[in-house]
Amino acid sequence: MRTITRLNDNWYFGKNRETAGEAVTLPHTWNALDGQDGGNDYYRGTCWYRRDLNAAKDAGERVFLEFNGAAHTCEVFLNGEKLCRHEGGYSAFRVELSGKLTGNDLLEVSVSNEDSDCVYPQKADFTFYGGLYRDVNLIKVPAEHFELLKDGTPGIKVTPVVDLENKRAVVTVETWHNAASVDITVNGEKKTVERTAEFVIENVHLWDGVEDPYLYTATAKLPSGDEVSTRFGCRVFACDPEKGFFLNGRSYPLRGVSRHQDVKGKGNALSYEDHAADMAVIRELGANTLRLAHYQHAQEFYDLCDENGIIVWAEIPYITMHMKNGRQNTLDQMRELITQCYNHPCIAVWGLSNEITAASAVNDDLLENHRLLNDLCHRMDPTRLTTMANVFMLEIDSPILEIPDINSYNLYFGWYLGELTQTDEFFDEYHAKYPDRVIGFSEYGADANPAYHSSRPEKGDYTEEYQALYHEHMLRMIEERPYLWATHVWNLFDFAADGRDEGGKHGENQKGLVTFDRQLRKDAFYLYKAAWNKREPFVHLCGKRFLNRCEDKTEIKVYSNQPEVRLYVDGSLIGTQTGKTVFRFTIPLLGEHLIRAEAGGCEDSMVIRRVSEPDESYIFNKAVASVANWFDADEIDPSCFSVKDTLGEIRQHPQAGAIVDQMMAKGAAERGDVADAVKDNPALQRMMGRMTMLSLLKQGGADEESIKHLNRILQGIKK
Ligand code: GCB
Repeated sequence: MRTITRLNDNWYFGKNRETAGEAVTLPHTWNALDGQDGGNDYYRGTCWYRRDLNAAKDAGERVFLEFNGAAHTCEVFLNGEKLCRHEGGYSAFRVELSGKLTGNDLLEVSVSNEDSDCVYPQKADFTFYGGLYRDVNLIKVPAEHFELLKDGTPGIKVTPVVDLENKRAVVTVETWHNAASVDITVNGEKKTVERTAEFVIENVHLWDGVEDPYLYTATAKLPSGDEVSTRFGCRVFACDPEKGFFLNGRSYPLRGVSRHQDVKGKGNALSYEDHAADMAVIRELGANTLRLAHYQHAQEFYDLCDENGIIVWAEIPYITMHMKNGRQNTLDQMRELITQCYNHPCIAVWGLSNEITAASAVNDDLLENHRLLNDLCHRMDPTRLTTMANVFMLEIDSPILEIPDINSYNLYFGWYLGELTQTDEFFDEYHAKYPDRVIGFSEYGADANPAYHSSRPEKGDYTEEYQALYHEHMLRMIEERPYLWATHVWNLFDFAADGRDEGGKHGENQKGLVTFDRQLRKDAFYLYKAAWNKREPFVHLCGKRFLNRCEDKTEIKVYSNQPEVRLYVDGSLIGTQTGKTVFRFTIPLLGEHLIRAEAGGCEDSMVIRRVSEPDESYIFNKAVASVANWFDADEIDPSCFSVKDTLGEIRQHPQAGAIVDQMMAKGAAERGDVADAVKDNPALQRMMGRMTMLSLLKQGGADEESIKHLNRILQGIKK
């Protein structure tokens, strides 16, 4: 018999070993508040957890402790003796206590999230919460038992190989244990073997994505009574450079979102209910894939993905900056990820790294690290593909792109840099140059604070309306490019990045389609719901929070998965439109109006009103907004240069080019490293060439006066 006892209560916590005196219950993080309030000043250090352990042990029994998540480096002590050290905050590990227990023992655990030059992550856009933030279990097994120590293994590994034509699966079940034999049961058939058994399932019931995620169970039992079991699914994944992703032999474009494992006020110390609530949002959205960024998530969450048919990109936190002392840690984290997650049918690909060239050169050490990771994945799991998420400024002919089986880019054109359409151009160029390579879109997004609104939304304004426009463009761009094997919105939820302080919030990345507290779905959420959710008819009126509008006519935008939308203003039908996903109406704005949209038997309503002055509370960056207004109102002589021309156009003229280059060199000298990286990066230079001077200046934080000044000079130069 195996007994598993949860050890989540009766812990004492503190910043010092001696003073660990605050009573806490796991899951616990010490950064739930300071990791989410901005300033990049959350506590990163070593903390201690202490607890009495009164574990009685029967003769011959073996006892283990299981830590499902200790972020990021952890040491375990029993009665003062150090038993183990684990490096990596997202994978499970176990330690054996047998032979050391007296029945009245002191367990002390030190956990550290302080800086390190060898444990990933160290540089990334999310909070590195510290703590024992997942369950701790005490596991007792008989002397003969399944392996527990090696890389946190479940002790059982199931590999289904599916023959779609003959509707048959050959299922290999491997086990690790110290007994002479094991009984393995799959689909009602039992085999007694030494370690490995093979089963054939005829008329196999496929694990078929969101439509029918059917799960089988494999059970293994030793004569001693120790037993492990795992669910598995029979499915075939494939990728084609022209046609994208295939599930079970049919085209199945992967369209979805990314998720971080944190919630406002709780940090990463999440309960099963928190995970299940997130999954319900994903199902409502209608996504069929998740990128579980940027590290190993909780087993419960992969379970939820298995049960809901969500296809997963799983990855390790090898991110942003390559560390020369970090190689071993990347290999350890990958080995643990694959060992612990192998049986989940939801996982389609292993992600080697994320934007690793953002702060590191593509040198031999970095390439070697990736080759080793890639080989490790293939050795441990020949059934799945490897991939990586590349930063936009990585040249498309970089040798690193040849390492993983399939590739992907994170592109933020239309948000951080450049224009929306540069995304389209990027993929068109890539696909034309490398028609035989599989390419995907692993991140894209725009921050939105649902307090901010505009009827003339623009990049950088943090309005809900710009985020929606941004995603309307991306949705079209994706629909026109079926070769993209997977696309993942960054991010489903706003999340903590304590180093951020922008867009009217402290410590949050606001690219979520849903707010950090999960309370509010932004308009862009409903855009994707309209495009992806085929099950539940619905209609959504955009701009509900944009109550006060200072204009004669206003646009009413409706998102729906129905083909026809009717719009009523103050009870009268003012228009019917047929179309797909996005429906736009323009109505005169006279006073306060009740707006109602109807589609497919569903309805949505809101109130808007005309006001005489713009509502200042809707504007985040007043300087940017006023510059934009000024340029719209002002006369610009189109025969002369202006800040509305692109950098590329201006540079073609010797005099105008010299002026902007001189100005940019001055700006670069003030900014050091970043500017150097830009100067030496041809991809970035090309991209900047396509941006208007105005948007470059705004992005660089220029004030209204200097923009006007440059514009006056440029207006004096004939094209
Ligand atoms: C990225 C990173 C992600 C960031 C995101 C952003 O490319 O991979 O971790 O959060 O950009 O919002 O800037």
